[in-house]
Amino acid sequence: MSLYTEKNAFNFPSGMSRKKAKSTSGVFEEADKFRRATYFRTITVAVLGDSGVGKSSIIRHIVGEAFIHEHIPTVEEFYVKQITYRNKTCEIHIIDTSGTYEFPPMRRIAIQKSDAAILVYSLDKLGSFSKLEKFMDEIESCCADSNRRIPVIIVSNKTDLPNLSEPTFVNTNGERVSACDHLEDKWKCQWLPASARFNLNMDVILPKLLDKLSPEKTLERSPSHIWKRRFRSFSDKS
Ligand SMILES: Nc1nc2c(ncn2[C@@H]2O[C@H](COP(=O)(O)OP(=O)(O)OP(=O)(O)O)[C@@H](O)[C@H]2O)c(=O)[nH]1
Ligand SMILES: [Mg+2]
Repeated sequence: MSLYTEKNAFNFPSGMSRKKAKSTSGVFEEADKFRRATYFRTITVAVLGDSGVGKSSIIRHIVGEAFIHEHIPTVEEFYVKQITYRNKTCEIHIIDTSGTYEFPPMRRIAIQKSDAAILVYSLDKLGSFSKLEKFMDEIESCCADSNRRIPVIIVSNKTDLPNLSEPTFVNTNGERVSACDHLEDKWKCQWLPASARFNLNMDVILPKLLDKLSPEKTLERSPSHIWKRRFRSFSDKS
């Protein structure tokens, strides 16, 4: 299947169709290839996490669909979202995996196909936090097969729910640290608090992943304490 869409078609000289231009000269094909590399990226992202943590809700929000209050367990879904990132059009293919049904081979294939992953846990379900380790091991082992590493963002969902507390950990210096510091130290990956229900950080997940995937230097990186502060002020309101 070609991922080239008419929306992203380049401007050929007037009166010349893309097909005709291609057949007229190989030069146009070369220009086409070059421009595609410059202006158009296709990235596949797997979304993993325990049952009911809100993976599908987050994805639905990202692709512009409405929030659903009931839990409809996913088998596997596939979404496409186009975003503009640093003047490039990116087509993001999102694989929504199942947390409810145990399909390890399907999950492994999803990870192997992916350039990046989003790991979701939910603040109202401590068990979903413990399961992050399992998903991280799976990502690492799938990527080791193909000798690569993929960026991962951990999303802590349902921050809108009242009376929730993040687990705390003791670090190697014997200090008590928050879950986000623990995760950032342990796996060196970014952590984001989120609410699919009230649109907290939904719009920043994909750009953050693209920052990690981008070979250019990241222009601006928010220190993690800013996220933590935003998270606290959000919880204070609820
Ligand atoms: N309060 C609150 N509820 C949420 C949020 N995100 C999702 N939910 C609810 O959590 C339940 C499960 O959401 P899903 O998105 O279906 O969860 P999932 O991770 O895709 O679950 P599986 O497909 O079974 O693995 C639904 O009832 C959602 O309405 C959130 O940010 N806040
Ligand atoms: Mg789902």
